[in-house]
Amino acid sequence: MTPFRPLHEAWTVRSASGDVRAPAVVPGCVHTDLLAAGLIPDPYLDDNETRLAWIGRTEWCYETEFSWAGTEHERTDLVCEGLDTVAAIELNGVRVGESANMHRSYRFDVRHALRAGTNRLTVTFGSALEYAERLKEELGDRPGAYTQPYQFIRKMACNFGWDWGPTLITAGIWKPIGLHEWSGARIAAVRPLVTLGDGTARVDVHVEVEKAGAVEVTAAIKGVSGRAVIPEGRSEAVITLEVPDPELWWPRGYGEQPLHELEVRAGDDVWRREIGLREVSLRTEGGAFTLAVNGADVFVRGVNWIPDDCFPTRVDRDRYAARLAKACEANVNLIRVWGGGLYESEDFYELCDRLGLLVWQDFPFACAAYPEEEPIRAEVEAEAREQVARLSAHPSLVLWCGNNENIEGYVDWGWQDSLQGRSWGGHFYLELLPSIVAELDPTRPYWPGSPYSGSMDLPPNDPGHGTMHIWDVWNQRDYAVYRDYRPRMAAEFGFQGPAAYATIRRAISDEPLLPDSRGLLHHQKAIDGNLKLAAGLKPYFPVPETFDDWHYLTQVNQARAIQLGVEHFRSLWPHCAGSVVWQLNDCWPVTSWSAVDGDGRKKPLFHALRRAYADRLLTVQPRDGGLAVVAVNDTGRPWRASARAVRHGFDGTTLAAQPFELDVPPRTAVTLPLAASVAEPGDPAGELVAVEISDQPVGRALWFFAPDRDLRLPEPRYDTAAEPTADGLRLTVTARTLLRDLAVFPDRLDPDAEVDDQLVTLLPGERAEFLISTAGLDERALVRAPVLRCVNDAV
Ligand code: BMA
Repeated sequence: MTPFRPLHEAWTVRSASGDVRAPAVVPGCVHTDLLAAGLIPDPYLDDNETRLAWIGRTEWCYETEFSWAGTEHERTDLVCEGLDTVAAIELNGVRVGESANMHRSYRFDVRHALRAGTNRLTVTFGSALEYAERLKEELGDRPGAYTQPYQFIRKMACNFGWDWGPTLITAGIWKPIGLHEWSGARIAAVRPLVTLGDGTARVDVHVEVEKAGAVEVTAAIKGVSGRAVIPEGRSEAVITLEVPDPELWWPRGYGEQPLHELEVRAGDDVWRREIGLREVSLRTEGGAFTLAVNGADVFVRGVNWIPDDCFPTRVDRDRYAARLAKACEANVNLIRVWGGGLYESEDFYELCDRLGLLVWQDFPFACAAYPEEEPIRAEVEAEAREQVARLSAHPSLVLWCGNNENIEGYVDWGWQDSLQGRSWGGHFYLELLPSIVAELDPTRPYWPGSPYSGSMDLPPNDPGHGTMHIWDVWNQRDYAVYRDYRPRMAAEFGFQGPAAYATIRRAISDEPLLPDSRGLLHHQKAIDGNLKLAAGLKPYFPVPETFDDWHYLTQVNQARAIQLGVEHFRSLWPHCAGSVVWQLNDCWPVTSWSAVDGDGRKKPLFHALRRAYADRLLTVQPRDGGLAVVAVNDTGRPWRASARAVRHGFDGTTLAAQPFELDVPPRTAVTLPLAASVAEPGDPAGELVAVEISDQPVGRALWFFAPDRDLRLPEPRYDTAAEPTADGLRLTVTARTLLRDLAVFPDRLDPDAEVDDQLVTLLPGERAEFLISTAGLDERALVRAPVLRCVNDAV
């Protein structure tokens, strides 16, 4: 590889007026620089956000000096892998380039501006907000779900504020920057496009080269190689490699994830990447939305992903790895990179390749009508071409999607009235982007948007066709309404819950801390968020009287809502081919729909999700006026077992029992009606149904006949025992009464303490073990509210 010299040292940042100055970290951004210099408070604490809006309205100048000794090479380029966003780049006072798109990289030939000795590099960032406001004036306003004009600039949309995120408009050199010296030829892009044949994998290696004369290009994988010569005047070659008896790459739960090194050479330049051999398709016949990998239909056990930080340079490989590991732990097999965020970094997709996590990638357009005029159009085309090529090497990437909710907004949210014929982005989603994907990477399916039904003649959010977002639950309706929907792909549905207590306490200094105390409300960005939390609780629980009850019950309710939705959607397989929960992660400490909060702590939802997404699931569902057990076997092996459905009294007595044999073929859901003796309660307020398999590690399914507030849950009684383990302790809880949704919150005693499970329901005499990651906790406090909780003590 020809030398790349990073220029990451000795940067400073200053405001245009010169009033504010700080040492700068590159890659980085202005907020983190000002924070490190002690010039601003932490934007994530209390309501500091509100005092920092000036940063987004300021022009920022990044500057460094470096020495350069001259070069033997023909070309010296300044490579900017990412500039956020409206930037002018000067080298020794010579303007060498400019940019207005965070989603692109740039390469400027700077030989003419370099000089031997000391060089001064300056990158000046205009206010992204003012740029967007100017374009809004010029191009005419467009409707959107939020007030800020983020659709007028190619920058991570949620940086302008979202219903889970603060408005912190960044600027900075957010990806590596440096000098690249080269001669002869440079590999500009490689697109290894994989298809499967009869006993072979075919890799069409598309190589784009920047060069002067003719150049020979070679490509090799697993001992198979090929060559081509790109003549003068041309810049691209395709080398086809046929790999015999390929070891295929599979999504997790379907097989292994073997990766093979592909090496491409052109002149002195080398490109190496590990790729996977696999084929993906999207089946849409009759309205379906079923992803298939290597011919196998996949039920998507998905989560939506948002940018993990408002300042994305803080998300390094380790942080991605920690988040994605949690997704795997929750039995997730697909991550949807949502359109209000980013094309994530190589680390993200590489980790997904290794973990077998499928990636559905939205193009970054969300919740607004976007102008199709210049300069936006050219930026969109350039960015899409670059990103489709860049990500083509990743086997995990299985779907390109045009946008988030923009087609729905255009058709269903009244946007057409205010648009008055102005462009809205339809050309991007329906023509430009699909043509770029078809040209550069025809091996990946493209879908114009989510939700979308496959044709502009159908309502975009039609349950029977394509992808669906279900938001009437949470916004207006009880979560049991999930069961009224029969989507082909539930691409978004979510329910809010507060962050972990330790996360709230780190970020919010309210005294007293109340659901609606000032700081906590500032960290609730959804319209009427707390009212909707209360409305969601109402059918199930009495109004919580204390903060601790509110915190516990809203977290329980979030978990129950999503568990109900997921189990219902899984029970509809293969009609419904997936559920993509809104949302896995958060970007700061906030009350939101996430399963993992902004400090990386698991909410109770996380544990419910892990159970609901288990390979093998037993669930009780209402069917035909009665109840049925649905056994979902999402493994490649048949599932045979002797199972039992029992109607219990809350005191543990068996009121009726129904033994049955399970025989569920691979990747199948089987429905078995429950006998009336089990399904019909004598005393709905004092009975439940449990369906279980005694000799297999499959979670049991429970069914209560009434909401908690109408149940006669007993005063909770239990025995506890704590014993030390190698790095923490094991807490055993033995129930003397029914205990519903038992949970331990060790983070209330030590912010570092984690527990391996939550929301466990025990019948009298049963026992649960909780592994707690930290030793030395106060054991008396550990076994009492608010640390040890069950629903019994809150209703
Ligand atoms: C959908 C998402 C996001 C939003 C979420 C919660 O609209 O696409 O825009 O954060 O709902 O309201």
